Amino acid sequence: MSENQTTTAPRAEEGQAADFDAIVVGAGFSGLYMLHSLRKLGLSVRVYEQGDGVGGTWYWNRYPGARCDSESVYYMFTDHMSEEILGEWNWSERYAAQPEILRYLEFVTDKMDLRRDIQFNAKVVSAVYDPERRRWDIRLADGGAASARFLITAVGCLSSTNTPKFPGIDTFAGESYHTGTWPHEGVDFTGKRVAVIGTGATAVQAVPEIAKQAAHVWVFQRTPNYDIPGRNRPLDSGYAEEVKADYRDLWQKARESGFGLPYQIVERSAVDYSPEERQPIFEAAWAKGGFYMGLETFSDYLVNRESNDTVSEFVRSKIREMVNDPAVAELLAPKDHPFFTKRPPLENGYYETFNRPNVTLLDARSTPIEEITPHGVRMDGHEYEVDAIVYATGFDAMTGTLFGMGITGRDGLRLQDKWRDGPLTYLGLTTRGFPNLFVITGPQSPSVLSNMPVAIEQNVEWIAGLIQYLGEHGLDTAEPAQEAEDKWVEHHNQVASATLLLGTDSWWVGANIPGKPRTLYPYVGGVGAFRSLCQDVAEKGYEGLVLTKEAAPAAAGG
Ligand code: NA7
Repeated sequence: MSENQTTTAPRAEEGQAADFDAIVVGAGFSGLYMLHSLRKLGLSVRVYEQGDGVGGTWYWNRYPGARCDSESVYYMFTDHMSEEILGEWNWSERYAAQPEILRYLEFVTDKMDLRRDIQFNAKVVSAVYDPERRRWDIRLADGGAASARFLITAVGCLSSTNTPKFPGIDTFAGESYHTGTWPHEGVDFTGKRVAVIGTGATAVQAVPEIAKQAAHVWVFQRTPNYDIPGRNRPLDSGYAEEVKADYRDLWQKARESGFGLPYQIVERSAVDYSPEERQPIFEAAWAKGGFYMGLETFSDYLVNRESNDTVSEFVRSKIREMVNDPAVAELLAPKDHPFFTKRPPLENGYYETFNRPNVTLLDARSTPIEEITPHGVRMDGHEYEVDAIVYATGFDAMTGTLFGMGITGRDGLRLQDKWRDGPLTYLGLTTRGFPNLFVITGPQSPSVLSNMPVAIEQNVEWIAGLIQYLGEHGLDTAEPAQEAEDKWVEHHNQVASATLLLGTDSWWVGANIPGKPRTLYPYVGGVGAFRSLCQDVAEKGYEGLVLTKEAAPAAAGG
């Protein structure tokens, strides 16, 4: 069936569960592309989306200053989705802000006529595999039900918010917000006293904007980050045209790169250069703004502490230059972890914000927050009275949402039980005991260590390719062999152990959630290397996966 002929034709009687070939959970970048790709194969597809609109991350994260840290020209669907959209869409800024990215995703949705297969306000609360029927049975929060042969999660990596359980948190009489579930109508902080808890990439974007309105902002910092200047600016059409003229090459380069960006990686170590030789290299990247600082200066920061020390010190020296009060600058200068072992936020005016008289930085490391009171935040014996508290405290990343969906495989095995000591996957895309469950940007795939659209495109196309292969070979199910899964987990851990990443407390290793297994969640072997591995698996007839055919044809579904 061609793309345009495809319609979702669920076989549902009144009061019965609808049957689909595939159910996709989530309507962000990955869910939209997965829907499009499965439609092209002629499958009946239903997307369930918890929100009342498309956009995923860009639907939920509407806090002031929210924008993408990847350059917008590389943060979009490629010609693999639609040549036409690529030609028509133009970004207005170097890093697009949330409203523009949401508009883009809505534009794509309408242009590709995706909405008709998406059910909004549909939260999946259980997904149980029935081995007899070889189908996934889905239940929604509103009692709705459906079944499908393939279950594909497109739930994003940062979609379960984390609010620390501060004593007294429910007693606060003012307004409380988590940045990841920001009110759609926005929040006016004019004249208000505001506490912002957290100094990750989100707070780094939000604080400068909140400070422009608020009477006073107290920023509660537990760990300072190595914030790199984003140097956001309006995009002139010339630049966009230049990128478009070259997009096939650029995106191919991004696909084959380590982090999903088409930058010029130079294989060299900072330790082989003198301080005088390093300085102009650092300065040039700093002036350029963005991840060039990590990617185009020296290439061994993640594996060589000595090399890392040089860039870490450079960033600290820049912070000291930007912040007027030396004591505040010292507090903002990270010393407890190496550069890039936590996600370095891009800043656009964050450090300068601490030069404002209405902004105060507080050290929540040496004196942790004691409690939330009806009037504010108590720390170090002092009560900071505020009208609003903004929790920029991050997410239960990579697994939080998956575990909240009630995913249960063969023999009643729940995903959170199988992954009790850490994720066990084959290629991050599949896991044994859960036939025909595919996870987009799951743990042990490059996911958040890549510019996301590049990782998503590869995951989606590989899953679609596998589903196509099953169809062409009269096969029903795919599930990793134990040995293949064990080998992938071993490889993943080996690659992770060769880096400095496991030594730093970050959400990449689950350290932000009490009790979460400490392991590197994203795959750090590089998006390009991962692509080659996956391609190789596919070329060998999906080596490592057990592909089976329904024994009793009469019971064949989908
Ligand atoms: P992050 O990066 O997880 O940041 C959360 C922040 O909240 C971070 O500074 C935390 O400090 C802080 N936090 C968390 N719990 C506490 C408590 N109990 N007390 C004080 N401070 C706390 O989330 P973001 O939303 O900023 O960014 C997530 C990703 O989105 C980002 O990495 C990009 O990939 C895009 P900590 O560092 O844990 O000491």
